[in-house]
Amino acid sequence: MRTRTFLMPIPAALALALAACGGATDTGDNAAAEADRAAQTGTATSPAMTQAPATAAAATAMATLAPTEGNETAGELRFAMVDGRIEVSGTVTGLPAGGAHGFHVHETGDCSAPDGTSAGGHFNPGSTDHGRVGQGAHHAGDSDNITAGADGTAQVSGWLDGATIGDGAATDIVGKGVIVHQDADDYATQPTGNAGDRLACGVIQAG
Ligand SMILES: [Cu+2]
Repeated sequence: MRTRTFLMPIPAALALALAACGGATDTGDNAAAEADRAAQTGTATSPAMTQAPATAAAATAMATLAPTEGNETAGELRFAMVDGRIEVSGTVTGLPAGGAHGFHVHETGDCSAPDGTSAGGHFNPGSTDHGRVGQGAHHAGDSDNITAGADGTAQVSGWLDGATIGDGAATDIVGKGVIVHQDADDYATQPTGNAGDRLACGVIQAG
């Protein structure tokens, strides 16, 4: 059974949530409920998009990360709905050895800009504050930093809370971007986490 925390330690976060007409937690609950139903029945559908067959057991997606200009970072990522949240797995290569790097779903699935800025800001359908997933207010696209080993490779094992896959809801990550940053996310600075430049960019695709 999934547990949720409703910590709202920062008045500004609460104000933002209230200003969003219903608040981020409501949006997340609805999306999670929809995702749960879809996972149970295998009936996740979205008429506007090409979807896996209705017999698919789980909502999944993938993304291929490609380096931004002047960088070597690349990778392959998998996203899967598990117990109402999205688990993110995969491998990212070509990072500076030993460093921690911000890792987020961003609002636009467009990696055309040489510096990756075309992917926009963090995916934030609930109009919440930036933060750390699992620890109070955070964007739906917020995930933990990834850490490279001495060989510059990071094994990704993170998660997203408040996001969905392939249901066509406002929280759906299909068609959104994924960014690996130069610096670590401090989980506090608004709205970016002060994670710096973009080393790699990818577009999330159903499948
Ligand atoms: Cu980011």
